[in-house]
Amino acid sequence: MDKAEFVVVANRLPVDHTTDADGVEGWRRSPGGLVTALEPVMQKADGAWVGWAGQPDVQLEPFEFEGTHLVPVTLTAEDVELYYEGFSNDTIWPLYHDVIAEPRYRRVWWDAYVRVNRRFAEAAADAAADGATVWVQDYQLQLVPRMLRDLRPDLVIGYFHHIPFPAYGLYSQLPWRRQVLEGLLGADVVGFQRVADAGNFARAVRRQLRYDTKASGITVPEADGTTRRSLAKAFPISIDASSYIELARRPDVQERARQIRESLGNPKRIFLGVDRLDYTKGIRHRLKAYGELLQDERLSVDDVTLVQVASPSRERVAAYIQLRDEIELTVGRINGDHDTMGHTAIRYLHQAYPREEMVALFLAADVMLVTALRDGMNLVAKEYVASRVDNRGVLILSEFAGAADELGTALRINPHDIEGLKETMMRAVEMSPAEQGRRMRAARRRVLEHSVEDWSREFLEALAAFHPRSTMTQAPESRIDEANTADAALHDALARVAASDRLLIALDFDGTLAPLEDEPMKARALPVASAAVAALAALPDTPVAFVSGRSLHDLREIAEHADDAQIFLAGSHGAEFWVPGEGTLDTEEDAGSPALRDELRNEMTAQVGDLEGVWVEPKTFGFGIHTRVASAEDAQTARDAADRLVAERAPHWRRRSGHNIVEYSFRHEGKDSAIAALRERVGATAVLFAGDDVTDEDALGSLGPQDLGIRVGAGETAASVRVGSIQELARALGLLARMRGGQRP
Ligand code: GDG
Repeated sequence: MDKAEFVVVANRLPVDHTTDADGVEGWRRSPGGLVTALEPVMQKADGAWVGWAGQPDVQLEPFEFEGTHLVPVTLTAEDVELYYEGFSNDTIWPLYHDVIAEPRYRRVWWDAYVRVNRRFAEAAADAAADGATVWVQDYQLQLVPRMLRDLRPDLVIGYFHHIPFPAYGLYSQLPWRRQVLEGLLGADVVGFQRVADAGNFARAVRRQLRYDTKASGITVPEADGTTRRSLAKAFPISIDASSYIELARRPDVQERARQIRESLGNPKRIFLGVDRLDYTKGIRHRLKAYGELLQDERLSVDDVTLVQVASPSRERVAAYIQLRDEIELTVGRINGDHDTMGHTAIRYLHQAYPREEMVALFLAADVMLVTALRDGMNLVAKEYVASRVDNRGVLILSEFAGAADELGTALRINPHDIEGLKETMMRAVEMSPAEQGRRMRAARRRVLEHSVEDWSREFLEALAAFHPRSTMTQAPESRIDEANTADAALHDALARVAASDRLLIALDFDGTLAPLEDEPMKARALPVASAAVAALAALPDTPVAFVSGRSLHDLREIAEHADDAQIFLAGSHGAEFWVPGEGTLDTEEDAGSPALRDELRNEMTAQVGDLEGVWVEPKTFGFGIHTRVASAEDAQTARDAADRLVAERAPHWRRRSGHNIVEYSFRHEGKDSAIAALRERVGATAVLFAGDDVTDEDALGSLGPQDLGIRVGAGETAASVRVGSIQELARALGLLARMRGGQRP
């Protein structure tokens, strides 16, 4: 085949080898989520997948399978032992999971790891077209990004790390800690599951390699004396939610769930655990808690059963052999102590099941136990939630699993705290259907709104910001198309400000970088937008500021970059500032006003706080009335009441209205004054400002001919350029970063 525009490199190919009853050999697509996630991109981009076919010492030629070009990499039995079972699964895996098991550092394993990584890099270099995008997956291949860049500097390279990245104190144990960091930094974008993992990685890079890091950007020196930028950021992975929903709605799967309950003697409550048999999953901790609840007679086998599916995993690695022995001993003991002729305490299954059976189990289970001691994400938690189309069931979720960052309504536990875990298990058993419904609905919303396709799209969009020619992930209508007049104007305007000596990038936050949310504190910048912001912030002479109507306090909390020293923040429409290196600037408070503010705020809450969907937001210099989720009638009532109160008691306050919010403030600054103050402070020779709302027009109207104003979305505007959406703005900012960084045209 021709060289591919898009190449995935993973330890395993997305297929398993099969032999049917007549001895005929073939391939079957493996069921993993990664395969599903990447399928649409593979099809669209005519992609290739480089990986091991799963059998040692077998040499295979590249072949086509269901529309994907597969490029097998050969591993000898010795490679499997040293590179895969050894360095990957007995050094990196335990080290990166906070040394739950002791990592073993063996030089022959490392040598094999380097050798095999090089083989993968060479195969990928060979499969990729000129300027192609290559996406490397996971901890077995941490050296591939650097090796690949050395072989093929023309490629755009991404890497995603599926497991945790440990704190520096642990990471620094690794005898090859430098080489691994350098290996990963060969990628343009290094993706992690959690914000904390990306933070640990950036810290390791600073401490070990002494490279500069700024927001999510890392400056990487190259051998020829030049520097490049890499991005290290969280892109939490997800599942193919719709396929779980589809299965859960199938009558035969629901019938199977009933059968499962029946075959367990129709207990009042079923607990379920589904894990690869791995020491990171906390299976022993959950067995201990459950055994003690039976021992203490708080639970009885007449009423409850625990089903534990422990699918076979890494069966030749010593730590796994020992773990299996321990777990099976514990299960035997608990069952021996508590089983009756009719009921069993634990139904233990050391087997792998088809997906249908898994979903039937999810539907049968009242309480799902995810007690991982450390887990990158834990997809099982998300699969359980997606499968509960009936909005029932309780998820108990370890705070040490990445999924805990997203599934806020699960019952969170610390698996090391056995007493706490027992209490939570009792709480789950007793939880009312109404509470189950509330919690499950919120968790489902998150999983359904962010499925694995969104994950891969967001990652590839961030990667595309490094690739001026890439159109892979963009819908045709949203590409910046220079032939189109409006886009040509945007392109020219960006090129003009890109050439400024010192360019201040000032951006509104809500509606401009982050989608508007019903609950304002949940707003977060789109990953593609924060990637573009990080790319700009990493450039010299390009100070970046967020200019928002939010209080500085709230802005710092929601704006991901705000903790980083480099982004200026202007809160309350420019009445308060936070400056990198200096912190919060003192604001003079107008003598009588704070007292009046508190009084009016309390009065307003008393008057309208009970109206459904109306929310009175305390602001530094006044208050806001949010009506986004209120009925039109209640919204009007609330606004009228606030107008009356302010007119009577504080006629000198400034009133501003925005998208479903009215704000009242005793400070009169607008975003125009914020821009003026920032412009002076940073010594900007030009300003780019982008915003979406009425209050942003103050700033847009104050810009001069050397500046550039961009309006996001519809509405009357003083801006010279308009973009249709947050995504489009993010792309424009990404393009600006490349123009200004002097990257490939
Ligand atoms: C790594 C990271 C991260 C398990 N037994 C059976 C079966 N499974 C499926 C589950 C789930 C998958 O395997 C396991 O995924 P997890 O996320 O739970 O855990 P790891 O295998 O450790 O995965 C992890 C993940 O990568 C993705 O980035 O979330 O943190 O450690 O999909 O359902 N599936 C079937 N039968 C089984 O018996 N069909």
